[in-house]
Amino acid sequence: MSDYRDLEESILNGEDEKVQALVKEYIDQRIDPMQLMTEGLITPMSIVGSKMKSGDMFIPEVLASAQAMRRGLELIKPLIVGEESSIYIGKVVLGTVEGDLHNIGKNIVSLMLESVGFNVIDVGEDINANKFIEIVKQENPDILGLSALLTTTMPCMKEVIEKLKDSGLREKIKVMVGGAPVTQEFANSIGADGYASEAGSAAEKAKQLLGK
Ligand code: B1M
Repeated sequence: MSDYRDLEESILNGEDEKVQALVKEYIDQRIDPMQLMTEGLITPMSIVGSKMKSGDMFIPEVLASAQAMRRGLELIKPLIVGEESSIYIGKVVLGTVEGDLHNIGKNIVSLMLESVGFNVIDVGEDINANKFIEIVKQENPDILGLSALLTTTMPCMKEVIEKLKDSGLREKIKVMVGGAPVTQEFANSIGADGYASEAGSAAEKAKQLLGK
């Protein structure tokens, strides 16, 4: 159990309103929003993951937990973005790859990128390689960020990089990959420019990729 036991329990029970009430209380107590997000909201989701794996939680319950977590996150977001966001660093197109509907981690990465000064175009989930190429052509971002939570959807990241090469766009853009099953080794093997294991380091890595 984390220090935020009440919050953890409410997330595990999928209690939206209770999660929001507790997050408001912690905010009123001036708890560091980053710590609240990491320990109070993200940690309980890994417990949900373990319970899902062991068959102690089923999809509807996992969805309820994810929804409750998101409701808490909505309240913390303005406290995390805001401060540094007057600085403009660059543009990122960010999405979850084809066949993958997981978006919580991607949304947190988006939040952290915005908090350090990136303009983030979040293109959503289940995006196929051709669609990514189309969006890159339209948006002309500095960085393309790809998220995958399923081992079965990771190959789409490679496909996107191959298609960027085929379209002559690869040299114009940095590609960053991440998500629970993704590793630095995998990122190297597909020729990505950057990898980050969590949202805070994703923002740092993105800055680094642009030499900032
Ligand atoms: Co699913 N799911 N899920 N799921 N789910 C996992 C990923 C799983 C590990 C659970 C398990 O078995 N233990 C497992 C994957 C196994 C595998 O492939 N290795 C799994 C499975 C199997 C499935 C289904 C196939 C289940 C089924 O239907 N039988 C199905 C697939 C649906 C699909 O996508 N096509 C499915 C469905 C779902 C729900 C819809 C119920 C729900 C998603 C709701 C939503 O996202 N809106 C869900 C959830 C919630 C999870 C777990 C429990 C939690 C994921 C999460 O939100 N974590 C997850 C278990 C787990 O991860 N421990 C699980 C919290 C989040 C903050 O962390 O997403 O890792 P994370 O993001 C981090 C980092 O990874 C990183 O930064 C983030 C913040 O620090 N990061 C990046 C992420 N993207 C990045 C990009 C970057 C850099 C860093 O650069 C661009």
